[in-house]
Amino acid sequence: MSKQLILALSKGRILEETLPLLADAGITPAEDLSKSRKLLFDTNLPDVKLVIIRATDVPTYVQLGAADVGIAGKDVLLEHGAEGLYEPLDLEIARCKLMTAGVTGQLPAHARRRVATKFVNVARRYYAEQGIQAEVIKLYGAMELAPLMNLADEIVDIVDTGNTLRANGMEPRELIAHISTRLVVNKAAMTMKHDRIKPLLARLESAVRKRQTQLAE
Ligand code: PRT
Ligand code: MG
Repeated sequence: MSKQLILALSKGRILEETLPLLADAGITPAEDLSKSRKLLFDTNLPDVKLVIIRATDVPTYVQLGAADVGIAGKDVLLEHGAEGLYEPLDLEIARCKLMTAGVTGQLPAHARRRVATKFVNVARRYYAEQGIQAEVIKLYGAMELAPLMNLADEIVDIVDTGNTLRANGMEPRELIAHISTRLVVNKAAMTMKHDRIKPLLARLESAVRKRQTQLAE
């Protein structure tokens, strides 16, 4: 294993909040990420590189050791499963909730509930735990549309303000999990590159604490 450290970052909304934390921990991209179409970036540190990929691909890169460290939403990690990964740090950014939701005022009537979601594993596990028979339908986006089009009775999706649900005549029902962004580490890398990863973890942890203090002021 090379002593180079590869960090896999989720593009999209998490990235904006991740970069200031990384900068605080002493890592900055060598060029402006938003002005580039590249996916693999050098940083100010010669032995640290960044890959910017889809959030849902981050656990795969880290689990298989293509990246040593990753940053991804807990929703993505719950859906992917934790095999081969340590999750040592909550970055406490991009907070939201994973919830069930349905058409406002309408109780799910079907004995076998039809549930549309991109979180199929989470949904199957949740409904099984509740003792509810569910037919889980995989969608890749616009889950809010499914009950309106009578494709499903309920959805499992991320809720923040609830505005997206309300705008589509829906309401949140049950909380499945509180979500925030987590740092994950490949299990083998945690041992083999411990001298490199441990200080990074410590610096990120204090960056998180500093941000929390600033938010509280
Ligand atoms: O776009 P792509 O399919 O690649 O992935 P993505 O849409 O999941 O990526 P992105 O960048 O939108 O979100 C990445 C991560 O941000 C998620 O995995 C969560 O951990 C976290 N996060 C935090 C959110 C939200 N808040 C959020 N509000 N992810 C999505 N939303 C969406 C939600 O899907 C729904 O459409 O915002 C809408 C709900 O927001 P409210 O405020 O209307 O309730
Ligand atoms: Mg998106």
